[in-house]
Amino acid sequence: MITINKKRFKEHFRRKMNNLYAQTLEEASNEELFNVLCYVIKDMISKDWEGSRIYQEKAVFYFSIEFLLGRQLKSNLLNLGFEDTIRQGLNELGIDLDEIVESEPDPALGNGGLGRLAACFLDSMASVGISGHGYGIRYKYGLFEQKFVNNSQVEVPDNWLINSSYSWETVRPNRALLVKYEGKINMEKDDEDNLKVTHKDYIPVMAMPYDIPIIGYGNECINTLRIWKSEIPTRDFGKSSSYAKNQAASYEDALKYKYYAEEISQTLYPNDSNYAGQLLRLKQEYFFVSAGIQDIFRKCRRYKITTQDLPNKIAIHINDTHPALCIPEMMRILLDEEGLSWDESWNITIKVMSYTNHTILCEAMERWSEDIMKKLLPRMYMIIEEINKRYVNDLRKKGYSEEKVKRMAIMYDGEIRMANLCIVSSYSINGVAQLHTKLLKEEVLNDFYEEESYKFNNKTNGIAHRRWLISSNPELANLITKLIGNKWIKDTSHLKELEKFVDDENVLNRLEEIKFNNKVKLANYIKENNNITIDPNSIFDVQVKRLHAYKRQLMNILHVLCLYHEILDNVDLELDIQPRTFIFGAKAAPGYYLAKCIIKLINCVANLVNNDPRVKGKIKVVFIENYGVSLAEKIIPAANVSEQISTTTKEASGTSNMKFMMNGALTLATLDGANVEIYQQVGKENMFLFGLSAKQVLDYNKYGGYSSKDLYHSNKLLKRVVDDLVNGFIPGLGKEGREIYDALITYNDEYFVLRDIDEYADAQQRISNLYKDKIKWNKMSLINIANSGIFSSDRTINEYIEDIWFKGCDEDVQNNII
Ligand code: CBF
Repeated sequence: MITINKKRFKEHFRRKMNNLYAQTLEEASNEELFNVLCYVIKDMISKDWEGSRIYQEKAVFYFSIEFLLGRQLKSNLLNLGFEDTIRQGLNELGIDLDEIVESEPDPALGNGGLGRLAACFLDSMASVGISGHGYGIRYKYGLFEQKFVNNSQVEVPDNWLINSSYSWETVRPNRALLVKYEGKINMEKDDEDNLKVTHKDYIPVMAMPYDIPIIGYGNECINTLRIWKSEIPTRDFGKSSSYAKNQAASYEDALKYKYYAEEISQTLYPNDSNYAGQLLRLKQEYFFVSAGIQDIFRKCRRYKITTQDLPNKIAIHINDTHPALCIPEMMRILLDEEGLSWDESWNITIKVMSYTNHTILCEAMERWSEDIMKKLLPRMYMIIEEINKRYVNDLRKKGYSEEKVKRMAIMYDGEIRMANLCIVSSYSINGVAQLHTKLLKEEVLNDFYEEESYKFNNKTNGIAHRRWLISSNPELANLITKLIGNKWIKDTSHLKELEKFVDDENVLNRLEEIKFNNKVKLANYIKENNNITIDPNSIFDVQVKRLHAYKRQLMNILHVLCLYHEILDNVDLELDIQPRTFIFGAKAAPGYYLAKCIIKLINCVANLVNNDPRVKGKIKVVFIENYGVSLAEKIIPAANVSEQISTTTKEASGTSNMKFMMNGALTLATLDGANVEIYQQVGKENMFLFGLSAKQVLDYNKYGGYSSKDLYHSNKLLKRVVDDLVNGFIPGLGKEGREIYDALITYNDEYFVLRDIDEYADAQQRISNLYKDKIKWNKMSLINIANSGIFSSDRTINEYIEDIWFKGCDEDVQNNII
C-alpha cells in the first residue's frame, strides 16, 4: 500500500531538491520544482511499480503509434490519493501546487482521438487492475505547436523534451534491443535438415526503452508505458553487424548512419485519419513493433512461459493498422528463433492478436508498396507473402469469384493492404461505436464479415472520467459526490442516481453556478492569450477537434456568417439574439491545404465579427491557438454547447462528445459515431439533432442525386454566404476563399455542408430559444451528466477484457485457422 505522510514528504522534497540541484527551494524555478516533485513521487511508487511488472495473470500489450498522454502530475496525484497532503505540504513550504502543475510539459505524442484513446485506455487498464502495458515511440518532437500568423496556421516544432529528458520516464539501457532493416535473408538447411533463416548485411538500429509509470486509481497497480527511442547501436550490439563495422570506415558515413538511426524516432507524423505512405513511417512502424515483440518474448522467456502457453498468458492489441507488423514479427520470432513450424507459429499468433479499426475513411487505409516492404523489411515481406498465399488459396478452394478474392487478398496490384492483414491474422476485430461497427460489417469489410462474422464486435470508445471530470472540473465532481456519495468514482454507472435531483432547484442552480465559474476561468484565459473579451453570460458554443473537412468546422463558421448578416440586415431592429461565443480549437495537418484555408476563414470571420460595433457583442468568435490536451481540460468544463456535427458515417466515434456530455454541455449533433449512443442514453429531447441519416449519405454516395449547385442557386441566404468567400466581403481572406468555394460548389460539396446547413441553423435556433429557460437548460444538463457514466473508459476496457483479451480466441476462429 502506498501511503504518504506530510512531514516525511516535506523532508523528502527538500532532500531531493538538494540532491538534484544542490540548491534551496527558494532558489528553484517552477520547472525544477516540478522535476523534484516528480522524482519524489517516483521514489514513493517504485516498490509497487516493480511489483506490478511480475506476471500474475494474463498480460495485455497495447501497441499504438500514438499515446497522447497530456500532463501526468494531477492525474497521478488523484489516482494515488495524494493531492490534498501534497498540496498542504507544499503550501507549508511556500509552494503553490497549481503553479507546478502548469509548468509540466504536455507530451503531445499523438494527433487526436486515436492517441488520446490509447492514453485513456492505459489509465483504465491500471485502474481496473489488470497487467496492461503500452508500447509506442518516444518522439523527440511531438505534434507541432500551432501559431497563427496573419490568420494562418504556422507550425513550430514541439520541443517537449526540454533538456532532453522527461521526469516521469526511466531509461533502461540494459533492456535495449536491436531492430534490423534491409539486408538479405538466407535460408539454409542445417545438418539435421532443419531450415535455418539468417538475416545478413542488415542495418542495425538500437531501440532504447523509456518507461513511464501508469498509476491505477485507488489500487496498487502500476503498469508501464514503454516508449522506444532510436539510436545507433552501442559497441556491444554493433559487433553483430557488418554494416555497423563498415560505417566506422569513414567519418562521413558514420554521421549518415547516426542520422539514419536517430531520424526514426525524431518526429510524430502530423496526420490524423490520413495515410502518410512514406518510407520513414514504415521504419517507425517496424521499429516499435519489432522492439515491443522482442521485449515480450524476452519477458516470457524470463518467466519461463512456453511458446505453446503464450495465448493463455499474453494478449497483443493492434491499435489501428500502424502496428500491423506485430503479426509477421511474431511469426518471425516463432519460426526463425523458436524453431516452430509454420502451422504451429500461425496457430499461436492468431490466438494472441486482436485489432481495432478506427476509421472507414479510404484515405486513412494503410497500403504499403510491395517493393518498399521487400527492400526495407525483407523477412516481413516474405512472411506476409506466405500468409497471403495461404489465405488466397483457401478462398479459391471455397469457390469464391476472382473478383472477391481480389478484394480480400492481403497483397494485390503491388500493394500490401494492412487492414486485410490484420483481419486475416487476428481473432477479434472491433469498431469503436455502434454505427461504425455496423458500417464495417455491412459496407467496408463486408466480404470479411460474411466470411468470419464471429470475429467482429463493437467496443464503443470511452474516456478517462478521472482526468476529464474529477481532475479538470473539481467543483462539479465535488457536487456530484456531495449528492450521491463517492461510489461513482470507481463505478460511473452510479452517476445515474443524479436523476433524482432533476427537479431540485438548488441543485440546478448550483450546476449553473459551477458552469458559470468555469466559463469565467476560460474567459480570463482567452483575454490573456487572445486578447478578446468574451461574456461569460453568453452561450459558450464549442467545437474543438482536428480540422478535417468531414468534421465540418466549415458549416459552423458559415452559420456564424449567416447570423452576422441577420444582425446587419436588422441593425435598427435590435434583434433579440441570445448572445453567443463560438469557440474553435483545431490543428490542421501541415500538408492539408483545404483544412488550412478553413482555419484562415475562421480567423478572418472572427476579426470581422468581433470588431464590428454593429454586432454589439451579440456574437463573438474565438479561435484558441494550439489546441491540445491541457487546453481541452480548460475548455470542456466551460462549454454549454458541444458541436459534434460531422457528416454522418464519417466520424468513427469521437470522444470529445463524451467529455462534453460528462461536463454538462448539451450536444448539437448529427447521428454519427458515438453521438448515436449519446442519443440512446438521453433521447432526442435532451440533445439537438439534425442532418442527413447514415442511409441518406450512403445512398447519395452510391446513387448520386446531390447537387450543391442547385442548392446554392435556390437558397438566397446560402448563396450570399458562399459568395462571401470570394467577393471580398471577408477582409484578409484571399485565394483560400476560392479554394473553399470550389470544394463546396465546383466539386459538389463532398461532405454535404450545404445540404445540412439549414437544419443545422434550425437546431441552433432551438438552442437559443431554450437557453432563455435556464431551469429547463440546467435540467437537460443534469440529465446528460447523469447518463454519461457509460462513456467511462473503465467500461470500455472491461468490455475489451471480458469479450476479447481474457476470453481469447473463439472456437470458430480455431476451427477455421488456415
Ligand atoms: O477511436 C478513436 C478515434 O480515432 C480517430 O480519431 C482516428 O481514427 N484517428 C477517429 O477519427 C475518431 O472518430 C475516434 O473517436
